[in-house]
Amino acid sequence: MRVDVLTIFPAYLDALELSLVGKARTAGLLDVRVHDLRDWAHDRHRTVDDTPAGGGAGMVMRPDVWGAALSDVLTEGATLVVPTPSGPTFTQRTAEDWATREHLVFACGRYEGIDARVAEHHRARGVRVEEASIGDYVLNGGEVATLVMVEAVARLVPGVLGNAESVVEESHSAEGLLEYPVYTRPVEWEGLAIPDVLMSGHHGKVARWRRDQALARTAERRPDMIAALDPTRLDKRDRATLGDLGWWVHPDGVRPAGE
Ligand code: JCZ
Repeated sequence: MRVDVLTIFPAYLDALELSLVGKARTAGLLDVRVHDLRDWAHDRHRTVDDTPAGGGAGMVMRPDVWGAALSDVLTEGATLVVPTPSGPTFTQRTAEDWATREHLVFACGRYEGIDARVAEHHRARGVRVEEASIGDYVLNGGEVATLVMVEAVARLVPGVLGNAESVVEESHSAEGLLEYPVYTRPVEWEGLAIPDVLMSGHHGKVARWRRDQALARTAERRPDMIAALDPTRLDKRDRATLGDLGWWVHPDGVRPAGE
């Protein structure tokens, strides 16, 4: 997979040389290229912004500079990703989708964002343009959102994750549940013990305990996810646990007891 990032702060993306993404680049699985948008400015001051049409606070990024940069970087069939708090939310589903694409180009805005004609123009030319938010909070620019999305996508590219940290182990998130809590040695730490069942060596009991923990955590922290569970994927013991947690499993969905 090829990933290009256009930004006025290339140093923000230095983290892509580290850890898993850095190793995937060294291994030739990922071709990541970070560019300084100012290389496409036309004036001595390398200006990339101007005042907003219609007035108002702040500055807007110029479409001509972005147009020049994107015409050099976009390839046939590439996806243009524009991080913005106004976009649809980037989720694990989005990451799975984008992990199958050959070429992603991230356009990192700053100030009040990028002139809206940049996305419009590329869409009109048949480019797949994806505006995306990583969550409901406001960042100073698209760089940190790009780091998040590149990491989430890159780890799903075949070969990027090693066996030690494989994607199939994330079965709980695939099932729509939060992960169960994890422990390692020492067996007692700060007066806190590892739950006995995990030291029992009884695989069946361990699996049931973890499933119950995942259900209890999800019910406590994300009741919206419990209400979205598929009843056909819940066994008799799941139903009992959910009952104890105050949820009834109906043929058509999971709802709070009594509703
Ligand atoms: C450009 N401000 C790009 C994205 N989820 C999220 N929060 N904030 C952003 C974001 C903020 C920005 C720009 C200027 C993305």
